Amino acid sequence: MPINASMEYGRAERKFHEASTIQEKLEALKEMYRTAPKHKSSEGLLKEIKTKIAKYKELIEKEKKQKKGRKAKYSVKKEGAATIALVGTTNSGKSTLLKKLTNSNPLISEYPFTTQAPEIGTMDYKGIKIQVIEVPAITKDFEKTRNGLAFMSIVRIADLVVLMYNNEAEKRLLYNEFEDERLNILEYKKQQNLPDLIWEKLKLIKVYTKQPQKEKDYPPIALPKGSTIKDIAEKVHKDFIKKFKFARVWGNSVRFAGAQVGLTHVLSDEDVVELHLK
Ligand SMILES: Nc1nc2c(ncn2[C@@H]2O[C@H](COP(=O)(O)OP(=O)(O)O)[C@@H](O)[C@H]2O)c(=O)[nH]1
Ligand SMILES: [Mg+2]
Repeated sequence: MPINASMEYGRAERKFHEASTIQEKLEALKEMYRTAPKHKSSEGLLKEIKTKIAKYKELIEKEKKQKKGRKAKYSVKKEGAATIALVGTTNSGKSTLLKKLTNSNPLISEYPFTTQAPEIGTMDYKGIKIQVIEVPAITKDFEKTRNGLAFMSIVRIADLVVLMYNNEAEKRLLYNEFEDERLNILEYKKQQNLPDLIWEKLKLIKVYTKQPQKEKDYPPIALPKGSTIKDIAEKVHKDFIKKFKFARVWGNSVRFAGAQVGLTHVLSDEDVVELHLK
């Protein structure tokens, strides 16, 4: 953010990075240009914004020309507790990792650009279903490539991007291609315990429900960190809030097992919750 830029400019710049469509990016850029400081030392910034406005206008024209069919063909519906995108350069092991993490069986070969279309699989993390999408290899000026726009919109909707590359030059190429994006990135390193790292980066908790005098139900329910009894009651059944009397909790969020709590009680990972209704 340039020196003495206004709050307005800052807001527009945030909107630009967080935008999930190229239309939204163009609108935010126009707002950045309108609200940017207009003095000698901001000439460089204004020029840069203008260049980006031209780039996104060109991409929008390209998208319009692209047969709707193709864009639709590659649009992905988010499923499960979260969506992970495996993103990287060619032959960085994305398909191999997708096969390792999920139930899918993508084509793996030493030939570059083996994966031509998004490959989708489901990862089971301790009972929680997580969608994993392999995005075809990223190349320079990716959005200008044949399906670049459609593939880029998959990267933008992902809750986490697992970044894969073979060397520093490829890593730089990837960060250059994503300079306009604000992505939740996890850089893949071979020996990592990836499923646990993914879970940590998603900032989710898994909570079990339980009926009185019975074992806890399986599978658990995924909720964002900071979720309360109200959130899980709503997730189990929308009427449970109205009928709610109290809940009992076992786990890290309470000092003693089976403690009685109310709707505002904040849950922890692995908690077990027993809802009591009127
Ligand atoms: N030695 C080694 N080879 C790998 C590894 N992961 C993938 N490969 C090989 O690298 C080539 C490209 O793998 P692939 O998963 O198709 O990469 P993608 O193009 O990024 O999807 C294939 O020949 C794989 O067998 C790995 O961890 N170690
Ligand atoms: Mg592949």
